[in-house]
Amino acid sequence: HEEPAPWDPDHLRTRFVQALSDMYRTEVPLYGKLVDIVHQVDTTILQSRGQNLCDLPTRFQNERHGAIRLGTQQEMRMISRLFAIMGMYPVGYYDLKMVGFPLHGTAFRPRTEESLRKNPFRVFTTVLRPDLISSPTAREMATSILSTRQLFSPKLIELIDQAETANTASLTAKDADSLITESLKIFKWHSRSSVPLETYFTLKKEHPMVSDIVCFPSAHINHLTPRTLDIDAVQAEMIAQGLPAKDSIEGPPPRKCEILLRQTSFKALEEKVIFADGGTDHGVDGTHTARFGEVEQRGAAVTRKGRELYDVLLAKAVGRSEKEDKDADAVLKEVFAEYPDDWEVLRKEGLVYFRYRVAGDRAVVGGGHKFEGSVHMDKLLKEGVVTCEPITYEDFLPFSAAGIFTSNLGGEKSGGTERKLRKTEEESKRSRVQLEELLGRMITSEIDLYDELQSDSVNECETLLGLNQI
Ligand code: OOG
Ligand code: NI
Repeated sequence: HEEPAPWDPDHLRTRFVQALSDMYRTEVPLYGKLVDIVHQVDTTILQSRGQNLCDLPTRFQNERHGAIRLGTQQEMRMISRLFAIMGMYPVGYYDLKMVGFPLHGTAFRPRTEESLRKNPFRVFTTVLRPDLISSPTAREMATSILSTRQLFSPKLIELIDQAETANTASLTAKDADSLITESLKIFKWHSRSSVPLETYFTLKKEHPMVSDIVCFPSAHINHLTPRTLDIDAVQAEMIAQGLPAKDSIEGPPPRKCEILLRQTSFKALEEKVIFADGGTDHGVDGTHTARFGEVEQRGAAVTRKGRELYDVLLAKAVGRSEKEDKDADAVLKEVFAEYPDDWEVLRKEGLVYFRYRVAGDRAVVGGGHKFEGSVHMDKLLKEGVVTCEPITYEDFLPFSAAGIFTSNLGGEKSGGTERKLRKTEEESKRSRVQLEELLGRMITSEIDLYDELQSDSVNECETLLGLNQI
């Protein structure tokens, strides 16, 4: 079969995440260890099903997400242009103000079923909001330092311009190699800070995120997350192997029917940094704590109704474990007993999105019945004419992210962050529009995408079964 064209966005994305993963392995050896644990756990699970790693669908192979934090509008614009070349577009708005961080962002990810099937790599990308920095000195410092930073090499900017204007067929394989190499530089760690230690402390006092963004010449990737089939087993293995694991898993409790996202991490490393020393070359020794390792298990995408139920139950569980002197995981499990845990019930109650397919040999032209959505689907499913499977959740959960942030940056306890969650919808809508203006593109709603995937699959079944002819 044919080699994909070097500038095929899906191919570029796959190459890029592989290169990034190799780089991060050398930068953060514990990440490599975590990836090995995931392989080991997944292999064991598959063996118990009589399968091995090669039996997993393509997208599972090296499935990752990463996260970067940017400083300015220019940086955000350029990254959105670069990611578009790799077939990744802004999906979902995440207002991290609600967890007390002066940041907001989006996830750059593939949007189509086909691209997701090839490689679902996504990057959670946030940008600093100087208006949320309370100290005028720190705000002024941050904006002035960032105004001269060059995250993107001239070569990379040239390639991006070319890819956008030229027919990519005229770009060579060698150009594609440079795009990858030059892009990696944005994500690379630099142990030399661009600022003196006092500046670092002033910014850190304002918020650790501010110093993490402002004081370095790159937008170092702060974690790269593999996906596993069994996060509980990975967590146990991390502890067994002495990795500095976080003590609980974020997200829904363990269930038969996995929904959304469960995540855990190992704590950030304290890394040596050399800070600038007023014009001399010597520098001043210091440290910075930001980069960590995370692992996740992905479940089904939930509908708006499913998400509301999730949010209500999560808030209830958090509230209860603050009051009662009981194990938080036990409370979570108890509270989530209210969330149906059977695929057929989840489907019928409209809590989870499904992908419908005509069963192997049943694509026959039927009569001219009018198709009545789920009622019809129920009947066709029962008759075995159609099958369905839950659609995978491709996005993020900001509250889990907050749990991971706080355990990594020595921030406040989740009790504090939970209270800050209550901000107005209005406020969030306004800042979403601000981010879209800054990006120069609209942010796609993740729920709309799942909705579309489901209804497209219903339409496909209708067509194949000849049910939509009038
Ligand atoms: C963002 C973290 C968000 C997740 O898994 O929820 C994220 C950050 O650390 O900048 O990656
Ligand atoms: Ni993450």
